[in-house]
Amino acid sequence: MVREPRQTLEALWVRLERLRIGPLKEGTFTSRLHTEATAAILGLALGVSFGICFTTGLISHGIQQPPSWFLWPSRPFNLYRISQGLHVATGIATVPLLLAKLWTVFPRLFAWPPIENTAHALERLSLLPLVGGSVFLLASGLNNIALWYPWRFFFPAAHYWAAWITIGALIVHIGAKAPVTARALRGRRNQASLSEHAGGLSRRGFLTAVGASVGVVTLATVGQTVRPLRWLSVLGPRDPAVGPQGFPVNKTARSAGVTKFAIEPTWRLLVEGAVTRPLALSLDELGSMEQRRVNLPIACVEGWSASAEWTGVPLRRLLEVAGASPDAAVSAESLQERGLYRKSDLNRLHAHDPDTLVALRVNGEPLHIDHGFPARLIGPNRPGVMQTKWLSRLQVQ
Ligand SMILES: Nc1nc2c(c(=O)[nH]1)N[C@H]1C(S)=C(S)[C@@H](COP(=O)(O)O)O[C@H]1N2
Ligand SMILES: [Mo]
Repeated sequence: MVREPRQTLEALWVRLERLRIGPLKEGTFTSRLHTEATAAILGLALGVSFGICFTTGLISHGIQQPPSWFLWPSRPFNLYRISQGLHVATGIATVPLLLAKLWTVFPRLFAWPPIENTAHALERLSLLPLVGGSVFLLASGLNNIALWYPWRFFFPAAHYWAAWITIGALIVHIGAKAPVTARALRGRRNQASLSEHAGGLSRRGFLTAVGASVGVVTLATVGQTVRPLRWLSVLGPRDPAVGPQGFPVNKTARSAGVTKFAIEPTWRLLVEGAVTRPLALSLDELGSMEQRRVNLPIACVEGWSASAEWTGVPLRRLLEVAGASPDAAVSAESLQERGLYRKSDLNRLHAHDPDTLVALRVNGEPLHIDHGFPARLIGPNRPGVMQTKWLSRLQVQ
């Protein structure tokens, strides 16, 4: 006997219905907070925090690995500090937002039927890179600022590519959800105010709690770059006022393996490459040149920053003496023999900024060996990682 196609479908449907066990059952999730409106509001907040975090992340990456069209200026001197402070602060603020959002929408994971049509299937599939990418970015970022590297991959590259994947999935997600979001936000105004319901947490109460968590984690960490809030910084991995000469050390002379070479009296700073008069200057010779004093921050990619008063010889003066071209770029090399941060590049704007120094002193004293004795690079609007310590050679291009 041949069954009608409709009967077959119905039989299939009945069988499928039998699979609805556990969280797949109707009415498993009773909270009134698992709504489109709550998800939409949290989604908007996440869109903003992710947007800022992504943009500032791209800036930081671009400065460190500049494509040929990208020329990061040396002014305003504080721009990188603000941009990277925002990057880390929005990243941290995103953690409670993301947790709240995932909690709000996770019943949707068990939606029935699991797949309605191709668009729905694609939309659900895009959640994989979106959720996976977001969790990876926040977790690896937090580990990085806590200086805890339990992984084997190279953090900047992994973080960078995960950001692109996540932002791609986010754009797909926002596009797919736009009608729902618009409806939810419009409907919200017409609904009887949910906050007046008796019993349970109201949406307003829930969102207020999420907002308060964002406020708390921000205030508890942002003191690592906003000095007046330092005393509040109970969760900040770095205290910007603790370290030799009053500010933190990122890498010590010992761990860089330079303790011996840095104090050799035979140390010379070489200025070589595209110059007419190569130089090899001793510490005394550098010290007897005209000194300049500048107040500049170390603004670490990890989100902490600390200002100090630096004294030394302007790099552009050295370039002039060596006979370099007025728009020459420079590569600054350290005594440190190995490691990614033993070298940094200065584009022509940074190399010739009057405040970019080969610094010999900080806060009125000769540099502590952990801050780069005998000489370090310090310049306006540069990531901390490009303020090379224990200079040995300036290679002019
Ligand atoms: N040669 C060398 N210079 C370096 C580093 C390094 O690892 N090697 N670390 C950089 C980083 S990441 C930062 S944030 C600053 C910190 O400077 P400080 O240790 O004097 O605070 O130094 C930079 N200069
Ligand atoms: Mo750094």
